[in-house]
Amino acid sequence: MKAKVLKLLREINGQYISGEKISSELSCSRTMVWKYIKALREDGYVIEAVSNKGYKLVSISNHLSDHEIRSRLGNDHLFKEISYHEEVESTQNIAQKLINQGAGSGTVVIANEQTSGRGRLGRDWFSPKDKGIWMSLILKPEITLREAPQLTLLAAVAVTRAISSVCSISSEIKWPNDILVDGKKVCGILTEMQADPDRIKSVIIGIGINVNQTDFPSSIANIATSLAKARGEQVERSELIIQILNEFQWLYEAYLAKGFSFIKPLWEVNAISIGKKIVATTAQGRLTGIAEGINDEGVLILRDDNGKVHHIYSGDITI
Ligand code: BT5
Repeated sequence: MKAKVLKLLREINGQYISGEKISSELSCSRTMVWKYIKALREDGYVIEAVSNKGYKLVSISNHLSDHEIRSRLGNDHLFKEISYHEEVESTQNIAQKLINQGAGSGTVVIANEQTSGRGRLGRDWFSPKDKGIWMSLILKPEITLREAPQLTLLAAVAVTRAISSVCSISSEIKWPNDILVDGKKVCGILTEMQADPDRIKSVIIGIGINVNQTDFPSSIANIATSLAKARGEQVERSELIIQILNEFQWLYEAYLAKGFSFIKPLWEVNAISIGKKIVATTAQGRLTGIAEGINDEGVLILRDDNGKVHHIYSGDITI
């Protein structure tokens, strides 16, 4: 109900909406409307109340909440279910639990803090309270195991586009899963999946974004940055989450209809490694050469110093 009240306040666009109108739209008593307004205020929303006019949303809360996010997603959105948590070990684990309990495609797990956020290969992902976006998207696309890494690239496109429109900052994608601002990592993506030998059962796309941190632990201080640092002012996390989910929705629908060839040029627009000399560290060893681009499957093509072409399916690159 708080989400519904918020939605009405937002839809009226800076105008007043009467308590009577809210109560009739939501089929609840005026007293209940007042209780929801009070609860929203306690969450940090500034809502003006003027007799004979009603309520006006003056500013939104900086605190993340499921009602804030739900109230801003359209009813027919790909992401229908929001599972919000104040503190979790990892949103990936919660997403896995939800899948085991039957969660459907289009569920999003969001946390205000992760105590054991993780990156690839069991690396740590630093996810402090109140500062970032730590979320996992559950999807069940009908694609093969081989195609699944393409979703990491799709997610990177959604995040860079959302950062650009919400923060007016340009960010760059470093294959396969890093997003950099001013050469430093602002976002990491972790795609995990459950699959049969020939078919994906479910995919969990974990997205971690440094939004409002002003400092970092010494171990990553030289390689990490936040959007707030780059922009010089705080960024509203819920606004960015909504924009990412919106971007993700249309890209994902286009991907399912038209294939990865639709995503590839959008990815290339913001990719930094292409045409540059890189070192790729893979499970098979290290390779040095020029990153020629990605192919229609999303696989990185590297031409080594002897002119030999290598296909890199996963790994880390340094430029
Ligand atoms: C990643 O791994 O970049 C994937 C990160 C995915 C995090 C999200 S948050 C929501 C969801 N729930 C989770 O538990 N995880 C996902 P990788 O490419 O392996 O990079 C990991 C490395 O990035 C670490 O070894 C550090 O060097 C560095 N790092 C750790 N925390 C960072 C941060 N907050 N910002 C920038 N770099 C960081």
